Amino acid sequence: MRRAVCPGSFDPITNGHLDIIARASRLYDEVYVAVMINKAKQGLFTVDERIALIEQVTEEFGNVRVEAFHGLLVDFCKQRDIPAIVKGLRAVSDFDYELQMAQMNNGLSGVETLFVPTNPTYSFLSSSLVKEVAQWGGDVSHLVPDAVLRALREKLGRD
Ligand code: COD
Repeated sequence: MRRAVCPGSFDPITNGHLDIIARASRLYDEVYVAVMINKAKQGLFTVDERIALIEQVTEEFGNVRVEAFHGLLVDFCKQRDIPAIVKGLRAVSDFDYELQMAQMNNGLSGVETLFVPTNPTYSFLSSSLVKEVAQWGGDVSHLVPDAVLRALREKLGRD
């Protein structure tokens, strides 16, 4: 069975994330979405809320599993026998840091990283920008799945 992981913070999942997960799910038999826990970073959504949203919006793909993990991504991969990490690349500015992580992960355990170029519609899109725009009442309905839009409105007290 060919397995891969799409890791991230997903606070919250955006259409950019979803596009990469959808494409990975067509390339691999089983795709894990790893919600990596960073205790130093206070999120808007709890890890359980992020997982519930990702499960909801990836259900239709049929081969996506969502899990939280605290630790090194290479350990997540080792424990589940996952040989490949799939990452989206938005712009050249992403590349430096992504290359460093890919090389570090490969050096630590031999896991490969595959980069998927983002759909140009989402090349400017990040969870942080979505939260900032939503917080001030801006329209993010074209940037996140409907379930996330509803959750954002609830969380931020807007309707
Ligand atoms: N279009 C396409 N892809 C996108 C978009 C978009 N608009 N937005 C995000 N992505 C993809 C990118 O591949 C990105 O890397 C991934 O989604 C996750 O994005 P975020 O913002 O949710 O998550 P990050 O950037 O905070 O995630 C960083 C990780 C959690 C993956 C990283 O810190 C990590 O692996 N941490 C675990 C600890 C570890 O192993 N550290 C050593 C690393 S060498």
